[in-house]
Amino acid sequence: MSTKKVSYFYNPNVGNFHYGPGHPMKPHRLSVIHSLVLNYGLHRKMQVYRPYRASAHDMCRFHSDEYIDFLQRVTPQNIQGYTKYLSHFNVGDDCPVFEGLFDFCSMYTGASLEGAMKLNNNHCDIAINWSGGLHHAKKFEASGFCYVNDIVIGILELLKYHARVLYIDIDVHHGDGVQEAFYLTDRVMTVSFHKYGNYFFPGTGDMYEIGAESGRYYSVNVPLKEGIDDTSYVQVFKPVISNVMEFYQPTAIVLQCGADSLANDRLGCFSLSTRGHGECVKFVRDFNVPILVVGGGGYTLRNVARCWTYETSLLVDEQISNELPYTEYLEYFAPDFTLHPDVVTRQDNANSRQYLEAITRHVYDNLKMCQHSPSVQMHDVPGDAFTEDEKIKEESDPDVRLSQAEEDKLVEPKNEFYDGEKDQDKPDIKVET
Ligand code: LLX
Ligand code: CA
Ligand code: ZN
Repeated sequence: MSTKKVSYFYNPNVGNFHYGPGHPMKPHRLSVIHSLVLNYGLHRKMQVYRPYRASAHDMCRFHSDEYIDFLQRVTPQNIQGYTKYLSHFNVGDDCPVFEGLFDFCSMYTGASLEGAMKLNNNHCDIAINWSGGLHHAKKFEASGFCYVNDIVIGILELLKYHARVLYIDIDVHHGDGVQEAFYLTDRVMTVSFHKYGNYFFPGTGDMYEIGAESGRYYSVNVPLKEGIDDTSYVQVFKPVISNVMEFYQPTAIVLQCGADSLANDRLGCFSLSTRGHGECVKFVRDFNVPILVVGGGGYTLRNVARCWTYETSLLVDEQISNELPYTEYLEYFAPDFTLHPDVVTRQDNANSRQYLEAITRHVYDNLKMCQHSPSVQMHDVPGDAFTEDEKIKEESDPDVRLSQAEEDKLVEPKNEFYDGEKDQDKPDIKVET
């Protein structure tokens, strides 16, 4: 049995946003995952919170005021008046203006921020936010479907209490926005595993990008080629992360679990199974350091849902059946209706054993150059991002009936609760008031 306390953050509205017809990013995947989590009964093993909603002020801890002000004002109805800003902030095709865009950003960012706060206050050992992980967002602009970088904002909160934060990114894309934010500091080590070469978005993440100034050797990149399978990935992931942990000795970890590194992803090119992806999550979990776990990319909806449900089960240390439980989305999982379908790929693994060994050695040689677990002089600790009162104030709308305000404090609308039998020994979903 795990003794780890797990907090899970989910806003029941986050799955209702639409990037627009034909766009591969489907926030609906978050509703599907949550439904699987509930129907497997995993909510009984965690504290489930309806998260705080980040304010513009919270977002400006990383982003520029002008960019956040723009995100707050622009809507599909008034976009004509903002044409000259669209290219300036890289908003348009990949990062469209859709209905409720700022609310969407506020929901997923608030969840990562509150997760970091709960870890800081030792209210949990693991905080999960599958709606977060938007690692491409930059200080001044949107990028690669990402607007506000919840990861950077979560790490900034962790840095109030933690001397060294390790960021690990297993999305198929380079974690460029997070790397860039902390490129000059040794307080955060960023480690990204990603496809690199033949221009694959975002085009950065070469093994020679290692950080600069005080941050030299604190950016670690593991560029990989297409078709990497479980065996090869784990062969590089485990030694790299073991060495990083030994040299850096982080006191908190942020793990970005982008599921576009799975086989048959609509936009990815790796060949990982959900078990292989999960093996990396388990490996990080077993270092017993507080972890903020976030989502990321993932464009074959049924596989993203399988992967993050399975990883939730690993994080709460609960074995779940390979046969999927009934949910309103069961038809998405035809014809096998299993959690771990067989992986069939048409792609060869372009990563030779020699190539992977060379990359691992290169990372090790760079780690030897960095100072062992650099320390910081701790000053007065700044206050938490928000108080419990502010969380409630954010959520209650004076224009809405009181009963709605009360319902808003619930994790789920009443009719969405898992309705199965209750385990007498376990607390039910904890409602944060
Ligand atoms: N990598 C990634 C991680 C999180 C989100 C989006 C991305 N972007 C891509 O995967 C990508 C793919 C092809 C071209 C450009 C970018 C993300 C997660 C949740 C909500 C919004 C974005
Ligand atoms: Ca990555
Ligand atoms: Zn991605």
